[in-house]
Amino acid sequence: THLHPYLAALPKAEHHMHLEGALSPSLLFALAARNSITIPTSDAAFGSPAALLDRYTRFSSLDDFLHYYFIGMKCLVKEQDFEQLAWEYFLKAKSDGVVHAEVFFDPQAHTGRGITYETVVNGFTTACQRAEKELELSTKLILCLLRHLPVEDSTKTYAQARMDWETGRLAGLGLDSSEKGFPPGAWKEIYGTAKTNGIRRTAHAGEEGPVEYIREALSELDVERIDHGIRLAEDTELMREVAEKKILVTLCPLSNVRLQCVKDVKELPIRTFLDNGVMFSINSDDPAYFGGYILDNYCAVQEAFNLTAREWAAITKAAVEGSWCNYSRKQYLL
Ligand code: ES4
Ligand code: ZN
Repeated sequence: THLHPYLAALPKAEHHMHLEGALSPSLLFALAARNSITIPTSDAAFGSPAALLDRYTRFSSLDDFLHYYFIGMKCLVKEQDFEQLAWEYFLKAKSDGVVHAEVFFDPQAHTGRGITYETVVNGFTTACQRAEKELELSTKLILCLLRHLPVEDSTKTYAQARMDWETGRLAGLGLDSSEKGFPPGAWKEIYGTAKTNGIRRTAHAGEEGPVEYIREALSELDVERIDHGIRLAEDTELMREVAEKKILVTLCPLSNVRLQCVKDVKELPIRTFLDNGVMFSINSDDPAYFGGYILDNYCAVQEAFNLTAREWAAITKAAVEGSWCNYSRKQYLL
């Protein structure tokens, strides 16, 4: 599109990106070799990086994707692996015009297979600090809890991170993984503790699951953001509430298409959100799995909606406003 150079140059804030979702098939194979991890030979998709990339174009659902996502991250073993994964993402983000990145990670996916919590967070934190220094990129780490596991597992994970909540090494709390059949209200107590401790809160809701889960995340978890939230437009009253409270909805267009939540980017409620004053941002989710990084997502939205430069400027401004970056950094970016 003719706006491509403009979109590329726009200073972007990213709020919905899973670091483990930046694991490309080529890095996956390289780490598997380095760590002597056996890749499942029973699934032809793991025959080569190219075959795996091809399989990623045919996800049938969120759970079909998660199956590959959880196998892939078994190649992440050493602190250095986590650091490398995050650093390669930050380099790509920088080249896409990202100035501030808030990134998710799933500690339970690692501690559940014998990797220590500290290994994961130390590796990711080193990459964050390097990005701040060498790329002038501000970063925040958001710990996500896995909703397909028992809530008690989340409670233990929250407690494990106690020091990091106190020191600010972690900026916020999120909730992700399989959505259908896992209403967010079950995490109420943990989110209540997080609020008391002054921790920022978000949750995936209304991606594959119903709009009721968005309502529940707001009423029971008191979240300050909604991740995905594409079903929000189905409930006009709730949508007005989200607009009025300036709750940021973090959209991931290419993810929604790849996971068959929508057939086409054109089906996303972007025009409705603009018309109703819903604050939203455009993000990459799991870029190595869904066929694109943040700029690819911006371009896909532009192809589908043909927005004006003025509208794009408003979207990126809302993204910075809705970010959790420090007050002075936010003033500088606005
Ligand atoms: C995710 Cl796309 C998506 N949805 C829910 N949980 C996730 N974890 C990583 N990517
Ligand atoms: Zn996500």
